[in-house]
Amino acid sequence: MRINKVISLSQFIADQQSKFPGATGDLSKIFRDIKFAAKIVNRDVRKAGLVDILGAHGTVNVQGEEVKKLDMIANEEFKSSLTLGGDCCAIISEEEEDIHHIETTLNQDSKYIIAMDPLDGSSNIDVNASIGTIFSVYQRITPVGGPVNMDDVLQKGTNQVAAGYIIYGSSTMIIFTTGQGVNAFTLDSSIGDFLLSHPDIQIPKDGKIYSINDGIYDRMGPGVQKYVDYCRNSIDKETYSARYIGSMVADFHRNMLKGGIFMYPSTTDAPNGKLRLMFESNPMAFITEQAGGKATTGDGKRIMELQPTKIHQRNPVFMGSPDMVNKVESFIYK
Ligand code: AHM
Ligand code: MG
Repeated sequence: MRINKVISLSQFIADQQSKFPGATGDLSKIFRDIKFAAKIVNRDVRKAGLVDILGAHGTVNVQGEEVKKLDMIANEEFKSSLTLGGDCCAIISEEEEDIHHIETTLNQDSKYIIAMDPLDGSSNIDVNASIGTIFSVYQRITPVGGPVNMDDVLQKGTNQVAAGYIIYGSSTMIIFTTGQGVNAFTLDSSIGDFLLSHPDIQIPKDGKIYSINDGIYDRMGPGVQKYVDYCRNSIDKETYSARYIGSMVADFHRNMLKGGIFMYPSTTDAPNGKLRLMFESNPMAFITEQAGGKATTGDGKRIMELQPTKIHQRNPVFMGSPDMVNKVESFIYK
């Protein structure tokens, strides 16, 4: 009988860790805690249509946007798992105004800080479209044991130790990088574990899919408008397809596998765009680059080199197949 080799997320991380003789295993424990929370959130997302947890929570988050019940639930679940795990000293979250300090006896000597968007694409919750969790892992700069400060959490994306996202789609997957390429694991709910399904993902160098909110066309800069015009008017072998779910994780994931570009540009009413540097842009930029793609602000600047000055800072985003990012930038520079 032939048995296919099955690699679980835990085995994969233990294996990666064994290649670093000095590794303490703390990062593996962070992944253990993220994995646990992901399974709980997955359960809640899957039953969202069955129980009364859909719909608005009745409050607004620090961005002034309506908070859904599931956003709150996911935020609490990730916080709880990372706190109980004991290897995270602070969290910044799209759903929290300030740093969430974790000062329990268990966590006080830990060095890792997590930045997360616990449930991205939340406008899609009520319509049963794919949503996701996005996370980054940083090491604090100040010595362990003391209070975590703004310098610890406002680090450039180039300092990320790991980043990933969980997509709650037709299947649930976790996709991450620790700086050694990008791998995706699919949840096998029959055994309750994530199994390696897409090893060493590479973004195609060029693609045919462009993802942008067409409704903001009139408010985009002229360079991005020209690029959109170029994609719309393409003919024959240069035919492009517009694909936009409005859920970054889902739009990004499709483009990474098939080849494409995801864009959220600055607009006349939002000069820094919509997406948040710490919670959305940096983790996705790290994954993009690790998969051979390009992630910029559209003016040649690498997203991961932006110096954050605020937890909830926003920035324009152009990421995906490198040839497509270069192309749109050539229109912006014209
Ligand atoms: P959220 O974090 O409040 O869910 O907002 C982020 C989402 C992204 O997933 C998506 O790419 C973008 O907002 C869509 O915005 P828009 O509806 O303006 O196109
Ligand atoms: Mg978000």
